[in-house]
Formats: sequence, structure tokens, C-alpha cells
Amino acid sequence: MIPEQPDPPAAVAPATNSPPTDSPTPAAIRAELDASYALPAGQLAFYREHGYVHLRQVFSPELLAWYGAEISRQVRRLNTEHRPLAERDTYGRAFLQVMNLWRQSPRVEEFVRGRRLARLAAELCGAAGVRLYHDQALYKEAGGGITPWHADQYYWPLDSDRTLTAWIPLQATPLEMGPLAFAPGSQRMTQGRDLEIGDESEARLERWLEDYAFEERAFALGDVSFHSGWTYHRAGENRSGRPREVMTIIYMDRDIRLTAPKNRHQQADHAAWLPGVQVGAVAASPLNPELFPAGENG
Ligand SMILES: O=C(O)CCC(=O)C(=O)O
Repeated sequence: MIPEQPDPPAAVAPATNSPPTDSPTPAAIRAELDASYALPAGQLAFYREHGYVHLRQVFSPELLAWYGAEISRQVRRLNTEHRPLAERDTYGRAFLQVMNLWRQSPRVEEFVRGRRLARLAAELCGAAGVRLYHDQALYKEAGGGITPWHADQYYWPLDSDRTLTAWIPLQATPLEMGPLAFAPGSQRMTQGRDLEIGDESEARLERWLEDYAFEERAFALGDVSFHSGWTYHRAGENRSGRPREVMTIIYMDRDIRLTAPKNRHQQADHAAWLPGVQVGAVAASPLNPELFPAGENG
């Protein structure tokens, strides 16, 4: 999505009494971060058919609290969006968006480099390995608006569809908080692939996707979803009175190549997330470490 670095308003949860961020991660949390998660039967086939998968109990509450406190601290520190919700457009009301937090904090870097999610990403997209495209925190404030229908790969100058996002809520996310929801099978729909996220994508895609069995599902604490770069998705408003705090990690096939940017967003993404990579070359700048298996910069 659009590389903007919005700023932390009061609506983001206050700091908790978490330990200082330079204290070492407890061994049990570190082990969990890298341990394999066995895909339940049928989930790989589900992902390939529907373009997304919602996995249960991927992370423990302890792990999410440990890394989540630091992610929220960084969001408060780096967010630049302080306007009241009423003064923003639809995209601005959807969430506070802070990107590549792994470059800002060793503890967030540890989380983003975790092998559990990276291994799942490689398995799901059928790649021998995956690299990081970028991470981003997406905090839907209390009273925050919808996330309009869109497909992420519109923003990405990459030459295959072996791309996917892990959506990691840092709290239980009931329907009233605006969990992410997907149009199953829509990764095969080519209509709308030229639409950026906003009022137009919401209006047009809502019509075009009306035959898809779209269903909103609550996320329990520890659930994680993965969606493919071309899968259409959206989220509802946050009517809960509390911020919806979510971390995301975008993975790509480790052999994926840069294509000539097709729009201004892809140009901006090239400069921001793939600096120095030439068109036609493997998308492997220093910002794109191999996360699974651990390889170059990994
Ligand atoms: O968290 C949201 O509301 C939107 C997330 C999203 O669009 C994404 O991760 O690709």
C-alpha cells in the first residue's frame, strides 16, 4: 500500500508496564517465534483455492504482548497523523500506517525475522524461500472508518503473484473492531486491478464482488491470516471504542524480480522498499533479507 508515514494520536493505547525494550526476549518466546506451525489439514489447499487462509492459535498471548508492546511504542513514536478523523479522507480514516518498523527497533526486527510466519509464507505461496517486502503496522483508531476493498499487488512492481501478507492482530478482534475480510477466490479476478484503495475501489469492487461469498470473521487472540497479493480484501469500521492494533509482514518469493513500475505508487514502492534494484533483477536489496530459509541478510 501507499508508503506514507503518518504520527501517533491519543487514540493509540497508552504504554503498558512492559519491560524495557533492551531486555532480552525470554527463551520460550524466542523459541516459539521460530518453531514450525503445522498447517492444519486442508489449509494449504484452501489458500491455493481461495487466496487467503485464517489460522488459529499461531502465537501465544505472551509472545503477542512481548512484541506488541514494542510495536505500539514505535507506532506512537513514528506516527505523523494527528488530524481529527473528521478531517481525513476515507483512506486516512482507515488506519494509522507506520512502515518498516523492523528498521527502527531491534525487538521488532526480531519479530519480523521470525521463522514461524516466514516458513508458512513459503509453504503457502509455493516458493523455495521468501524475502521481506516490507512490514507495516495498521492501527485502526477507535471510531476509525472502513478499509476500502482493494488488492495489494496494484502497489507492487513485482513479476509474479508469489506474494502474501501476514495480518497479525495484537488483540482479539471481534467484528465491531473491523477485522480483515476477504473475497474468496478473488485472486483470479482481473477486473479492478488498476484501482488504488479509496472510495472508488470500495464502490466498484463492492459491485463486482457481489457474487463472491464474502464473510467477516472475528479473530481470536493468536489468530493470523495470510492473503495473496491479488486477493481482494476490506475491513469494517472500528466501533469498539478501543484501537484495533495490527502488525503485518509482507513476504515475496525469494526469486521474484522487479518489473517496470506501472503507476506512481509502484514507482514510490520501488524507491522505498527495493532501493537500487534494477528492473529485471531479483528484488533483493539490503531491505529485503531472506527470512526463510535464513539466507542473504537473513
Ligand atoms: O488492516 C486493515 O484494515 C487493512 C489491511 C490490509 O489491507 C493489508 O494488510 O493488506
